Amino acid sequence: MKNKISIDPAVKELLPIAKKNKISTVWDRYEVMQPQCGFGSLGLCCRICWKGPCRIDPFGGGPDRGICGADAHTIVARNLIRMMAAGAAAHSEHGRHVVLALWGVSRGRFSAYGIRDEKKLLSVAQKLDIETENRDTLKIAEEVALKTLEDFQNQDHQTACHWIKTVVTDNHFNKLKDLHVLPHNIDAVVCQIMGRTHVGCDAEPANVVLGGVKGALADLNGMVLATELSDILFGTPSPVVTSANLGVIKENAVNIAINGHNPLLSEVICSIAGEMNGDAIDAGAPAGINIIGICCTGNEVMVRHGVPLATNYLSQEMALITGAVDAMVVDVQCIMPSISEIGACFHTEVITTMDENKITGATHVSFSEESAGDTARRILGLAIEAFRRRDAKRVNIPDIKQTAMVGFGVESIVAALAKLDEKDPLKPLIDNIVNGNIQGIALLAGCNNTRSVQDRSFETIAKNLAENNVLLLASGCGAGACAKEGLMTMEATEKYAGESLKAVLTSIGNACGLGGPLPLVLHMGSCVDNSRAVNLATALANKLGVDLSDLPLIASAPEAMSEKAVAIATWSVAIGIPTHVGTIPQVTGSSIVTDLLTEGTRDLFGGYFIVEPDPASAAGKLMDIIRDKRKKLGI
Ligand code: BF8
Ligand code: SF4
Repeated sequence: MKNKISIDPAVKELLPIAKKNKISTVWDRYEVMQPQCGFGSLGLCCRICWKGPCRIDPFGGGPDRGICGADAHTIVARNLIRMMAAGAAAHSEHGRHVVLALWGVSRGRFSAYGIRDEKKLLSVAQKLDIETENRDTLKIAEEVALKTLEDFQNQDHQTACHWIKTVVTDNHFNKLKDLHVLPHNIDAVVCQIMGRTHVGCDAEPANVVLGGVKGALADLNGMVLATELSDILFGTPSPVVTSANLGVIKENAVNIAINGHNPLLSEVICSIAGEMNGDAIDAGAPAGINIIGICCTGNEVMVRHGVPLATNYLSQEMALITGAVDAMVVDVQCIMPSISEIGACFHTEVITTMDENKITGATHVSFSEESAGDTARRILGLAIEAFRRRDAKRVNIPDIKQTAMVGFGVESIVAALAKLDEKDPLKPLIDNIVNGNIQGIALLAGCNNTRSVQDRSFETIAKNLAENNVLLLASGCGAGACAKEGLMTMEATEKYAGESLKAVLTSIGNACGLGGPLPLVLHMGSCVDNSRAVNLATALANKLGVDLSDLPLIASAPEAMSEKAVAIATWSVAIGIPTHVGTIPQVTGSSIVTDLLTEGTRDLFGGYFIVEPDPASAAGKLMDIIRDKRKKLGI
């Protein structure tokens, strides 16, 4: 069983230690949960009202309608779009925090923050048609924040959110407009999904799904603004060499793991940690404070500051089982509630920080933008105290880590390409796509899931596509998987890239003075940073005068798990990208919804879902799509 759990060697090393300590992990709980409910897996269980729960018999003979009369298609569609709404809400809450922080900074509040990247502020302002000439930086920032806040406030249904217009081609924007799926207000769209799926409302499955698509596009809007404004506040990523996997935990340091998604607190922890190094040394940790990242908070600080990544979603518990994490500080999303119990088996202080995200058994230190610095100091203090309680005999840090060159946002990719063609940086990339040196572009994104062997699908698909000369971008836990597997190195390019891809990555790398190729997989950041990949792809499409659906471009979330992933995959389809998921979506109880997602969306949007749990077969199907797109483009 063990080798079916994860390909991550650090996980394999720690599982017996978990067992010895009688700690149940996500994999143990998965096993206990078997067999999982068939009705739920098919999307056929409805709990939307208290006449229920109702379930539809997928084989016939049993109930074919819920008590209210909703059939399988209505039930499946409603369940699905409620997931999209939750995903959109999660990303957009994150975005709202960031825009409110920027607004505060622009009015001289929140001393822990400032405008770190003025150049980005100006480029964002231009995108939003905000005047920048001879204007005070903070005034521009204020206008950017206020215009962004309109995306949460606008009540005019005819006017789309501002940000979505910046990431799709004009042609596609009009297509989405004609289909009435452009969001006008993120909050209103999420609210509408909850309303239309209440008992006795929208029962026409295609209409329900299109309502969900609007929510998914609101999710995209929320992600773009979160990424772009975070860059203004915290800096735009640029290439940096760091490392990944649990070997980044140091025996002789106070180890603080930051886990979750929202960069507002983790940024301040990173910038203040240096101040308290002396205290850590006094407490007996000669290496001072060691900040390490998990999940997307980890990805955020990794691509911006080179903070090492301890691990990705599915193995967050394993970080605690090393016995050497002194504090795990969590904010929002994808945090396993089990961590407080596991932390309690050791000396680890598990600290929740957001008032709307508490965990029983954890210490809560309430975060607010006003007092971010003090909160960070208090947390660092708690970690140092916990370090004093650490039991050296229980420390088991796997000596496993990989080098990772990360930090490839659009700006840094364009800057790298500019070394080849200063005037027209996208040209070398386009030329190489046209001449076939690069066959296509793939975005590896999304979660880990206990339904798959952890990280295996990412590794298989990445190596397979790279061998076929596909340029690889990655984000979220997919990027974490690739980093841990050593795919973000020059060596990986040498070893796994097809000859022509290798040549292109080498010429760019050499032009940048790296003395070798760019890494095989380019780490773009957290899941909200999927917007970076869209920005890059749209820039290419605009330059070629085509739509995203015409490009040899695919996305893959082979181990998708969260509601956010459902939202992301749906907007990816809606903006025209063929999108692979390796987890069977909970929709197969409805032929109408299944056909709509895998076929109908192709006519409507150009994008569609490819469902294939086997990673090698998935890679084959994705290559077929890329070849087909090339053929249609005549290249
Ligand atoms: O936002 S990939 S498991 S950590 S949901 Fe969560 Fe999924 Fe990881 Fe990043 Ni995204
Ligand atoms: Fe059952 Fe209808 Fe209520 Fe759903 S909404 S639980 S199908 S009665």
